[in-house]
Amino acid sequence: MGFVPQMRPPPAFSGSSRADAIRSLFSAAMSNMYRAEVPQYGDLLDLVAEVNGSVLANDLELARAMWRNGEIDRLGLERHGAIRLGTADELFNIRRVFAVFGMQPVGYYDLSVAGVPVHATAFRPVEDSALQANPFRIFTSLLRLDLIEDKALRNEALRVLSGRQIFTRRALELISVFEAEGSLDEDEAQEFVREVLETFRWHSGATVTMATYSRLHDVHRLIADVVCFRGPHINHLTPRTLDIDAVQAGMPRWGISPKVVIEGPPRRRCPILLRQTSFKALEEPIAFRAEIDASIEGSHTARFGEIEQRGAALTPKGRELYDRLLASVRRETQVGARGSLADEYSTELAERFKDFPDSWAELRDQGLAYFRYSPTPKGLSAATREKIVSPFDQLVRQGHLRFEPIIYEDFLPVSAAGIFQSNLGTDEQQNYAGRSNRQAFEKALGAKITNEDDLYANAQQDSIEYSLAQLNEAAGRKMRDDSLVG
Ligand code: OOG
Ligand code: NI
Repeated sequence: MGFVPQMRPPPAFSGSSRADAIRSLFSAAMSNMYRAEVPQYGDLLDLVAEVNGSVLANDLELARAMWRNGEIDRLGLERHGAIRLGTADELFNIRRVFAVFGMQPVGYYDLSVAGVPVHATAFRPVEDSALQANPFRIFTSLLRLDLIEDKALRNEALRVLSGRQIFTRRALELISVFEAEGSLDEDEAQEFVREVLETFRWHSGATVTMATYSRLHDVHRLIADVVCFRGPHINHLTPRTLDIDAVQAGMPRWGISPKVVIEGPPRRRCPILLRQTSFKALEEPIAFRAEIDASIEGSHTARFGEIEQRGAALTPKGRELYDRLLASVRRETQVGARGSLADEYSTELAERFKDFPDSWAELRDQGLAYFRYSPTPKGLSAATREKIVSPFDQLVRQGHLRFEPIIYEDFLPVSAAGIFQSNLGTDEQQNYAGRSNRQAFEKALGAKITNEDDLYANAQQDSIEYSLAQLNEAAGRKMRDDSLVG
């Protein structure tokens, strides 16, 4: 079963909504570009497709549930990527770019909690139908120069950044067309995707001298990565796998070297939130600026590959339990730079998470996860026999309603920081006091960020209302039929 086809042809420019179609064009173009630029990413896609195929072949119940939820179709398409921006203006304009693709800022992530000087949001579709059509997300970080203490260096970074324009002129023109008219036609959409790819492309020439690069690099590798190049190169793309442990174990066989620990919760019967791992960033040749028209050869590591396994979205109560258990493990067992204590960490994680219920029924009863409800055939036929009077929970217990976990579509700050650290060259886990500044981020963005939790709570509520309406409609049909007969 090949769930991730080779070099996908561009999707048809039709479908439920134009933004969905343009987003699919964009995600396919990004994937093709990255596969050409980083061949190891192509290998990873093949490995993931192999593992996903065998999981589905061996677990028909999962295959059926994913089919019901419309998840099968999106599995092979699904991926996220990440970019890192340098200035408020860049963030402002990237929001306008992603709006054309139907992607909105959801969630605020403060990565200073883990010693990474950025804060971030994820641009992603929010409507259920749009997520189903193509859930492409871009984790977008903004460098926090305010966290660089050396003032001279901070000013130099600012000066370098203010001299770059990361969008092509034509891309900016097409954004204005979109904003004035509310959409792009097919030719404009194709052109827009081509123009926007220029922003995310890799440049092997730095905009600074090796000396400037080194000084920024010494403060934090990430600062050098953001400041010294012409644009925010896409630094990874991440397919979704149904068995992350199998992919992690399979990577060495494919000549890929994985990060030492999988971020997120341990392996469970009922997957929750998000588990992630990556392969190390590649060292790539860079030409640095030099005096008098020459350049000096050096290197830079930035680009890597990642995989993720998604599970149920948690309620605030569930999330609080998750954060507490994870923090307790990290306090006691910190993985070192070369991967020391990695096994102890994984054992301890599994041990502590025994306190997190691991059946869908318990997760639901205790209000730890979000679910999508739908009426069962049994419920619908019962509704035609007798009036629905049972309280909601009883309808569930009687088997009149079924429930399925709502998939977590977002990210986790501690995991994201672990991915950052790993691809910046160390697996060392670090914990810092956070210094979040959501207000500054939203000001730069020029918009409010949607709270991810509201989206899950609404999706659950909508499914409850829809299910009850369906049962009532079945009962109504019965009453009408009775009065016809009578
Ligand atoms: C982003 C790292 C975070 C994730 O999946 O949590 C991330 C980056 O390295 O720029 O992509
Ligand atoms: Ni990622």
